[in-house]
Amino acid sequence: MSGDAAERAEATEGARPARTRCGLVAVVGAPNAGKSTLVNALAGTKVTIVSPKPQTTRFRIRAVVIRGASQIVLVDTPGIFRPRRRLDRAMVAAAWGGAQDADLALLVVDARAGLTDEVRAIIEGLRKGGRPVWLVLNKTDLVERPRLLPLAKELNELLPFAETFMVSAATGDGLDRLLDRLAEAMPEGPWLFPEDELSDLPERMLAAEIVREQILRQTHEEVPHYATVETEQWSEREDGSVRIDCTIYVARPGQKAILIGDKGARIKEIGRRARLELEALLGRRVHLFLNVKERAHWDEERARLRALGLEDPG
Ligand SMILES: Nc1nc2c(ncn2[C@@H]2O[C@H](COP(=O)(O)OP(=O)(O)OP(=O)(O)O)[C@@H](O)[C@H]2O)c(=O)[nH]1
Ligand SMILES: [Mg+2]
Repeated sequence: MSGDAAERAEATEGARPARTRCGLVAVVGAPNAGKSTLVNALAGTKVTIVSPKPQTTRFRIRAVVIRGASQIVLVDTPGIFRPRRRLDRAMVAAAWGGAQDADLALLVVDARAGLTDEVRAIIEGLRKGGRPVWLVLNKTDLVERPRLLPLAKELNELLPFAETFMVSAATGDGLDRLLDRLAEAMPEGPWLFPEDELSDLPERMLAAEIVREQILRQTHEEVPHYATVETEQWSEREDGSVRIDCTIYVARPGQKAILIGDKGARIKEIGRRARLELEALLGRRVHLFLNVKERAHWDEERARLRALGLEDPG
């Protein structure tokens, strides 16, 4: 280590509190409960995509939050539902895997939807897992206050949660207290990640996810669920900009037609919005090229799951 580097290392060490804490917190729940919105709000920036449609998140994404002496490693997970396709099974397996590996799981429940069969099944799974779980009633901005306590009570009868929080990931209500309690609850130990490492999502995956977010927002019914995006090329240009080529796979010709739209209007708008967002996130100019391919049964293909970083559930 050169003298400079040694000094820098010391300076960073010096900035850290003497007794650090660090832990893994899995954010789990039914699709559309607001898990990704919550992770972004706690992280204070966008690390994971959000949409009004269920099954938005397809793989685990890490967000590292520092609060006082604690490094809280949040793991956003896909919503847990009854899987049918190979893709679905891999997503749900990724969610349960996240819960198993964590020091603590946050069960996020949509307070407006309340105690659904899906939530019941997830609670049953968490109970069997035997790891500590905290309850986070989310979307409290959408329900009347008097409805919250009975719902919290009902859920706590199914599984006595160590802690219960009522929050709105959208407005930020209740998040400060949640972060404080998380920071206190993390086990003592060294921080696992460098302070400037906010997320584990590689830039190529980020680009694909931002495109998929626009597909989720701009198309409807079956199209979002039957579309996947892969970054094929990432080329740096001399002027500091980057050219990104993404392929969008859909399962049927009709889906391709919807995605492309009248005279290409839809795909153009998906590309335009995704590019603007990527430029903001990457802090540089982006040339984004989208190529739509029809590929029946891509959601049963191992290679497509691997591209999402998912393991084959068999
Ligand atoms: N009003 C309100 N809407 C919210 C809140 N939290 C999330 N939402 C909305 O709920 C929808 C789903 O949010 P996501 O964060 O994508 O939900 P998720 O649990 O990650 O969903 P999956 O990834 O599909 O499992 C989006 O339209 C969000 O804007 C909240 O506290 N209040
Ligand atoms: Mg999500």
